[in-house]
Amino acid sequence: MTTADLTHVDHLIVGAGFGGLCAAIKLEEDGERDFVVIEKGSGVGGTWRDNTYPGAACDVPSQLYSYSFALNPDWSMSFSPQPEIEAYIKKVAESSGTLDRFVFDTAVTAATWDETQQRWLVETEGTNGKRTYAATTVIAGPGALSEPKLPDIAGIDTFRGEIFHSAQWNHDVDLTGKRVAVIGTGASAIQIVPEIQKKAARLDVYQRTAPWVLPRNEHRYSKLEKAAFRHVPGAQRLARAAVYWGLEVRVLGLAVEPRLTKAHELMARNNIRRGIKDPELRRKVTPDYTLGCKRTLISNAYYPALAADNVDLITDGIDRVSENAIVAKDGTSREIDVLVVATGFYTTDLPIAHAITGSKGRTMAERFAETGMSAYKGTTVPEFPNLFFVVGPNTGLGHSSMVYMIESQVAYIRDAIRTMRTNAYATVEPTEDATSAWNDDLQRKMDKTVWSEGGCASWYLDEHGRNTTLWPSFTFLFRHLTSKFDVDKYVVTAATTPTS
Ligand code: N01
Repeated sequence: MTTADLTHVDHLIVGAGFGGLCAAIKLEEDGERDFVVIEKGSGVGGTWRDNTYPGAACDVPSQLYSYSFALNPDWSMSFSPQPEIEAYIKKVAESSGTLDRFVFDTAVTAATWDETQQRWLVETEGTNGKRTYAATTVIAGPGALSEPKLPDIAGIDTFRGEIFHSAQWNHDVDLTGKRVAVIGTGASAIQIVPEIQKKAARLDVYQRTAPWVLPRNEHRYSKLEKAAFRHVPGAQRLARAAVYWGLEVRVLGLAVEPRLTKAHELMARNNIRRGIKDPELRRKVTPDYTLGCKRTLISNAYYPALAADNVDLITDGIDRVSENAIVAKDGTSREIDVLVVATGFYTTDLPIAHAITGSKGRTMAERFAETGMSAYKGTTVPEFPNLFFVVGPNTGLGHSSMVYMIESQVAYIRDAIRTMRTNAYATVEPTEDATSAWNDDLQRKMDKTVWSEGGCASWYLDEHGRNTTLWPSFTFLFRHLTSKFDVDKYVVTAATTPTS
């Protein structure tokens, strides 16, 4: 490839969800305007663009589910429905003045570090064909929950009815009067089930592990509350702070002393008793592990839906799927018209890691196969200079808003780019020592948490049982640790000519 075939940019951002958009807005604010955002979907919003299943809503309170620099006084509910969140992200993107640099319907197919020129060569493919970018830095915000995972169940590809994943909902299929099955009882399924129950002739819910479900303390904001958010100085920030600290306290139970989650378990058991009268069904939905070990869910509608006459909860395990039915391990075959697969996402084997090749000529996935999925401060990885993750390894949360983590990481990346400019560094790459010290400390902290000791399997853990997805502490601590780019933990190289 000749230089003329390359499109040169200072920064290439992967993904236009909350993470990528935040990076774009903040780069713009810093005068770093030579960037491009590559997005595989046809608009901004990431997970909030993709997950349009009936009942999709946020289980983090609305007040915390916005950027701190773009508060939204117009949320209708204390927990926002998906269309409102998607509309919010679109509005922020439109008013940011950055959308002219977003390239939609285009996927990053490969990113390779060019050692001689000290830049990333990023190959993309989309509706406008193929293009290769040469970028000084790559900011990767592909999303931790963006690649739907289908279950490995015998015969599933022989099913002749309608089948789709919760994150790829087929709105052309009318479920009214149909026989429907849902596989999975995670955060997506428990929002979907009450909606399908209202329409379907029969609904079979296949549960492998019962989730803990707390009541959803939801209310619609009154005109007065909205007016206060809009007009009273500081009112919305105060509401936000109250929500933030209310959630942050939960870290004491999740990461410090799992026994503290007992109070929540009591609330969850009451939720079961309120929603379900049948003792056998109550028994089936009662989890056998410590609350918090898997993501704690919230719903007032899930248990009453399971208790409805047209719903069956099947816990015997799935043997196979046939052309028109699901056959349980006990041999019972149940015919269905529609199969909804709510089985989650690839989380510990990030698809993008297979497409990125670093300075040693191996992919990030190959490195992770050796080291485990890990990064320095969840953001940078040895062998991969000038590459920054937004929502990288061990930055996920089981208790609060990812937008807070995203803003923390973006602040760190901005400071890294400023540092590179000021000192005319061509490359920054975290040292192996700093990276392993960071991760050893993380894993030590993990040992004491409910995710390690709670007695469950979950998508938080990799195949070796190592938690590579969650941040094991208070979010304000992460913010503190990412508040300044700590160049002393990096190997830097000087640019031959100043980069600014
Ligand atoms: O996916 P999940 P999700 N046979 O992985 C089951 C976020 N989110 O899409 O528990 C049978 O949680 C699996 O069973 P088990 C949130 O962070 C947020 O629901 O592994 N069953 C489980 O029940 C969440 O954690 C919101 O035994 C199989 C289910 O499928 C994350 O997204 C809303 C199976 C998968 O649950 C993922 O949630 C929705 C098999 N082969 C989602 N394989 C908000 O409100 C898997 N399962 C912000």
